[in-house]
Amino acid sequence: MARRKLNRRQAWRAEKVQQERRARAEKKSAKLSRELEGSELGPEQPGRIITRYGASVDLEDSEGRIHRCLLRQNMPSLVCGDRVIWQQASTGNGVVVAMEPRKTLLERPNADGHLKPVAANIDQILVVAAPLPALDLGLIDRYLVAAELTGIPPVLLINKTDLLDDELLDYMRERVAVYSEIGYPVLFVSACQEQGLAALKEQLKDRTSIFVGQSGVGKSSLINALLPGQDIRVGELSDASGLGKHTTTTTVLYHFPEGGELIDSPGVRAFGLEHATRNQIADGFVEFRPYLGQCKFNDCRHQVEPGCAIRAAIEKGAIRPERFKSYLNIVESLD
Ligand SMILES: Nc1nc2c(ncn2[C@@H]2O[C@H](COP(=O)(O)OP(=O)(O)O)[C@@H](O)[C@H]2O)c(=O)[nH]1
Ligand SMILES: [Mg+2]
Ligand SMILES: [Zn+2]
Repeated sequence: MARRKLNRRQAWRAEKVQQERRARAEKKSAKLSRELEGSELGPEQPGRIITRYGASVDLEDSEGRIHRCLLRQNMPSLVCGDRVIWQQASTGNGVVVAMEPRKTLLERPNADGHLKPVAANIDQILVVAAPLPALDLGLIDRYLVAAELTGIPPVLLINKTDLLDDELLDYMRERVAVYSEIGYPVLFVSACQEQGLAALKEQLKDRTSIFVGQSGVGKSSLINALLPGQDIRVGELSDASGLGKHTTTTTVLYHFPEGGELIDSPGVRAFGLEHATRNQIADGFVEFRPYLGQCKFNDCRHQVEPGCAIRAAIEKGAIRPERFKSYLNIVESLD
């Protein structure tokens, strides 16, 4: 989940690409600004940001038409998914005049470690896993905790069920049963064989979702199966360097034909736990919550301390030992 450090040459190239991109975006914004100057603006109306280019944005009106817009001065920086109020000029382009309060906000650390907003108003995070690459429950726990920290409810999606016979599928169901027990929806699908897609579409309907998960689990394939004709790249290998030719830094909002929206962004897919504290991690394990604050010592690390409510809960079977082990692994990886 951590971004690999770039060597000097790669860092230089990445910076150069960014500079060129910024320069192009600024030139476009300046052109838009001249175009809008002195133009009469129509009434205020709602819109949703679908993507952003430097100082300008593309937004969608209530009829699904797309408009390139500038931001009125003193507006906060907008991100994909933001709901806004805007006014249209005679050319069809326009000006964003206000932002609706955000229900949720996803952020990620940029190169110098500051948190930067990437997407807003996401309703659910689909954590994708698969039998290949081998199912890694520790990694699923990391994604679930990261999702809990954003306040956006996660859903677990097991892809590539076509690789499993009935017996292996039962075994897989057993291994992930813990997640339904603690309250998460768990769906089984195959992007290739189009199995389980009806239930998935139902889960996506009327909500804004993102897909996260380890490289190779089939996120792009799932998105392609759900968004015919959009050509999301499959099998890309560029995540490690962040410099591959298919890598895009743009975050975009898509509509599923059956309803609901997808926000797709490589940045959002890799959100991590680097900024979390020990207490936040514990709180990210939903089944720990009733016991947090119940330990004898209020700085309890739930390891050797007497009167530990978490360990008592494990003893009585209310917390699964594997999940506690995951918690310890994550906390250790922080320092
Ligand atoms: N057998 C099988 N393979 C799949 C399935 N979904 C994706 N794949 C394959 O898994 C590999 C990685 O898929 P991709 O969508 O690029 O994964 P991403 O890295 O999570 O976006 C590709 O070779 C896909 O063809 C599936 O449902 N079943
Ligand atoms: Mg992909
Ligand atoms: Zn304790």
